[in-house]
Amino acid sequence: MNKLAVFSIVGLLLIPIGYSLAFATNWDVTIPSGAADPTNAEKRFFYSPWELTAEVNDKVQWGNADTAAHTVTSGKNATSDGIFDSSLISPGKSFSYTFTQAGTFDYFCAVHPWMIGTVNVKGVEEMKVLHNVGSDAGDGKTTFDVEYSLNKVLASAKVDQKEKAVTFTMAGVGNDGDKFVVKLPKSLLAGPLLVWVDNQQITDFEQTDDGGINTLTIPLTAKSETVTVVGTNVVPEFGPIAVLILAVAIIATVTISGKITIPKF
Ligand SMILES: [Cu+2]
Repeated sequence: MNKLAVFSIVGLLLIPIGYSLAFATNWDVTIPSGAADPTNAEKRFFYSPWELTAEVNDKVQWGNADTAAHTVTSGKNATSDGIFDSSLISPGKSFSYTFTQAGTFDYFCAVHPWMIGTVNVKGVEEMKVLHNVGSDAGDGKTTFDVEYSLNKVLASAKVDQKEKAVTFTMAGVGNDGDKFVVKLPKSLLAGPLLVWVDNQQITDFEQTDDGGINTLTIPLTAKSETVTVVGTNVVPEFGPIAVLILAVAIIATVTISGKITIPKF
């Protein structure tokens, strides 16, 4: 077996492992030659790039390509906040830090405090699954696994056939600015979708249509307790079996009418 084949096989074996683990990215920031010169400060010629956006668990490495020693010290206005501090990085050396929390991290050089930088760290949405949604409606047998992410406990999802609505009840403590992301199968609840948070209709939610699923991103406050999504059809009034029967009926109709209208040459 040649080396390329071995690499390919190893590569293929690694794919599922890669997907099952969260991807962490390594970011490189260079401290360029001349960074210590304050006349370069206006051009932000000190950390390159001086601002970057990473995700939780990403690692940032600062390499010193200058002839002077520098530091990477977390904080603002030349005041350390104690989150990270490289101490002096000699020319040719580097410092790295792994960001395990979301947030905005400012830093500066303790020797040349006009050298400033920022790392924005975004949280990674971890999707959870709520099982048996729809078991309280219709025949009770047509149920759905609903994927969601929420910074609280999702206690229940109640399906109301009459109102064509699904109400999610949350428990626990959240924060203002939290988001409830929920992937609603269209065969559970078809759109267009309207959203109420704590019985108050909201319009500043995001909706993306992903084939058979509508993904909603709903802004919450710390006190939000319920989210109600109202659609046009709810299971099982127009569930998968009804859709299948309808599809068979349409195909049958097309076939029959096709037979009638096929022109003869
Ligand atoms: Cu410096």
